[in-house]
Amino acid sequence: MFTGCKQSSQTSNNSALSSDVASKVYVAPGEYDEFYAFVSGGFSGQLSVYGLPSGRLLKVIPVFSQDAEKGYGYNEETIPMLNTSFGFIPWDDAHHPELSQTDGETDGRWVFINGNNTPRIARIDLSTFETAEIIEIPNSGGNHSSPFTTENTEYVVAGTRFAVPYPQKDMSIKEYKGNFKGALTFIDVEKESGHMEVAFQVLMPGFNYDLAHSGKGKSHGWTFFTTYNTEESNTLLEVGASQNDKDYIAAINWKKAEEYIAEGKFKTIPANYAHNIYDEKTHVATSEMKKEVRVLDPAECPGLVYFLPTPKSPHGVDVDPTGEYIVGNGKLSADLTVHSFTKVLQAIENKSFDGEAYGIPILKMDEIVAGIVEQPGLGPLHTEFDGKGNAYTTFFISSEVVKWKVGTWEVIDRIPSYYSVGHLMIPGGDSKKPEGKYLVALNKITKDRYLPTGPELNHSAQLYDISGDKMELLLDFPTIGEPHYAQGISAGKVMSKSKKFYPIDENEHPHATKSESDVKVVREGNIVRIYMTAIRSHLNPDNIEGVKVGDKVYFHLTNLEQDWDVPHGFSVMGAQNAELLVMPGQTETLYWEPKQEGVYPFYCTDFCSALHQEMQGYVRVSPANSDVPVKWAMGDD
Ligand code: K7E
Ligand code: CUA
Repeated sequence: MFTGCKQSSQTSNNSALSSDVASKVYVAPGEYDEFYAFVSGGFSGQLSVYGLPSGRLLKVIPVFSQDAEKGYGYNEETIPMLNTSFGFIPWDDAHHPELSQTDGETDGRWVFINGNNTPRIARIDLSTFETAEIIEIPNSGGNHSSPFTTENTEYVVAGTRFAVPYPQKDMSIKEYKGNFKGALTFIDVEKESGHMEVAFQVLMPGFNYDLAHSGKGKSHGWTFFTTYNTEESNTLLEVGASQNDKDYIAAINWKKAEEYIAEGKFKTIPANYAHNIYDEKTHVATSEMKKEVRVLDPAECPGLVYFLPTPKSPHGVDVDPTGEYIVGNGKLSADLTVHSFTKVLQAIENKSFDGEAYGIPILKMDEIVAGIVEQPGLGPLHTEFDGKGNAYTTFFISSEVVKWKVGTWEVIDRIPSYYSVGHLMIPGGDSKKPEGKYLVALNKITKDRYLPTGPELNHSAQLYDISGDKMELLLDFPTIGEPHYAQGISAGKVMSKSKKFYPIDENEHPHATKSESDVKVVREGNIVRIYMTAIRSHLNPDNIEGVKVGDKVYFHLTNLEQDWDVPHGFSVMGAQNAELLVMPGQTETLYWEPKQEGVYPFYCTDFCSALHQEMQGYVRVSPANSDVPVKWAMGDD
């Protein structure tokens, strides 16, 4: 305990850095970083992409929140991505990026991330670095233990943090205990396309399901979820959910679940959830509402779920690269408890149960524990692995990262973080093949680390070199939003697949204009569709007449460029949404309702060429009752 306190009282920000640290993070101008890091944006709802070791910000990918910079959630094509059973939702709280895996290794195809508030999972395509799909999770409240993948991305998972009535209904909150439920959802990921479908839900007791990780190697076929509030308290949880000595890690045998599903042992219950897909050919997202879900009841499905008693309100659950060790990071516990998967199987075999909860067998704790890391620090949250037999755990309260040996459970190194570290990330650190060169600590509090910026200070990431015996702090950089979790991957696994532009002849957008000779303005009642093209350095047409006050105007802009890194932007004066930022070969649509007569300029918003400033035009807006005919032109045509 005292070791931890000493660390926490360390408030100096002058950590001694060795003189060659700068060279370790210096990536010369024009050179590439060694790793991509995908860092959650937390309450920004987005995903940011950094290069490591430089800490350079490469891109912010809009996922769950509208993004005016890219027009995401504002242009007509991407608005359906943010559709849910509650209608259009322009924000969420994103926690855990998770890279797709093949054979337990990151494969660089997709990165998934959860939306916590309005339960959703998004899939980002790593050839385009765009959000390709979002699926809502039915009958859940707070999709936190998500979207941790299985070894071959058979599934990504979603566990409800908040128990809720299942299915949702009006009832007294005081009747929580025994009546609220926790759904653990397995989302099938189609092998080639990556398309997600809710495969089934496991209907669990009304605990809080905090985090998850799937088994690998010998534990492949299982997924582990931490629980807290096994007390089933519905008020003042800081007291009510901290009563029990132990909560559980719920071990779900999803291969068994597949058998039960195949045998028809599920119930189909009504649900209502959105499934949104962005089509790369049409450049348009569509949203479909799904109406039912298959559910398995553990009490009726022997062998599907076991509880592993784990002290005390465990937060992260992390599985080592071999799949043998399951680390429970008990937030309120003085020690770290590590379970053995082999012992778990033995205990199941021998029926070494310590009773049951809601029909789910509780394994005897002393029969499944592999080892205890004794008093490593205060407030353990998350653990990752370096692939060399070491584990690294973050301690929120004592603000440090502690390195310990898997198997002997001895602490071998510790280093402060500045301050209050949450997750940590080692590239591949939750896979079978960690690339254990760097570790990134994701910190909540940064006071005194950067120039003050008023009451709000950015969160931060800290980069450590873990290639030697001692961890070494290299770099400290601010992040966007709150970086809960992050994932990293060798640049080579991603960059070779990166798309440079969309082939224009494959553009199937219903309102695409594939050649300048096809530009036009079409009136359909009070709807006006402007089929416009952009190429350096003009928008075509650039003189438009015949639009009237009260019309519904759609600018369908196609970028005719067929070269890397030549987007064109577009906006029109008085537009109430955001710009378009159209990639080469893509079509995007800006909706505009002109409110007042006049002549309004529009222009390209992205400095695309020497004559970018000339990339402009006018649209004339006449009174609602005028008879100015629809006309369009560019140059003398
Ligand atoms: Cu620990 Cu949401 Cu994964 Cu934040 S969670 S730290
Ligand atoms: Cu196109 Cu600026």
